[in-house]
Amino acid sequence: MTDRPLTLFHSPRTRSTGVLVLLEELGAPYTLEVLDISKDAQLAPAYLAVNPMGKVPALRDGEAIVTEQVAIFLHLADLFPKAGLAPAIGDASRGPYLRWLVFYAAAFEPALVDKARGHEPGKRAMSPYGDYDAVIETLAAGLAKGPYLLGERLSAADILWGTALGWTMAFKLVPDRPVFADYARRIAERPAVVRARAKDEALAAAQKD
Ligand SMILES: N[C@@H](CCC(=O)N[C@@H](CS)C(=O)NCC(=O)O)C(=O)O
Repeated sequence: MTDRPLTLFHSPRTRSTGVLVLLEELGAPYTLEVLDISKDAQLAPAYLAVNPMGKVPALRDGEAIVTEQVAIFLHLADLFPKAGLAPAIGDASRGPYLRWLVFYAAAFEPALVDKARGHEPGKRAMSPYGDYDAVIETLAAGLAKGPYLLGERLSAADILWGTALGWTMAFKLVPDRPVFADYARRIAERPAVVRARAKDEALAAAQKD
């Protein structure tokens, strides 16, 4: 828990939607600064002062700025320990928890972006993710036992992966296998996820006006 104000710099239907879902799941108090990236609001000087990369999400925690979706996940899940979404430091499952969060940013996203653009990863040994199939099979193996990445225990890693698999399967960047579809559905049906999605869709609709 924290007394500091939390502000999420958010654009609907983007990577910041995952953070919005996590904030709802944690029951965290927060305010939104909504940016319309279709109008390049992320490139305005006021926002570049927050994130010089001109990317969402960004989180302001008091005076501190956190960028990068996975860093924000780690920070928020630790900030609200009562929600139980982050294994504590020293807990054996903290290692696998960190593994799956980092694997998302370090292997899964680069593999999918390369695939979407038709870029070959090049020599396996030179690619940070090996190859696309290795990433997909590693994830499938990680989810095979279930119901969550850490087994019976839900964590912030599942909020990230469950929401991401929803849209990556919709874009056919991830094969539509039961192991992925069942898991994505399990996460999508959570009340906090439904609530966050409704908020996100309302914001997206407002930006169309
Ligand atoms: N590595 C960043 C990537 C963030 C990112 O690419 N965000 C997209 C939205 S999903 C964005 O801000 N796009 C606007 C732009 O690049 O101008 C993270 O994981 O947070």
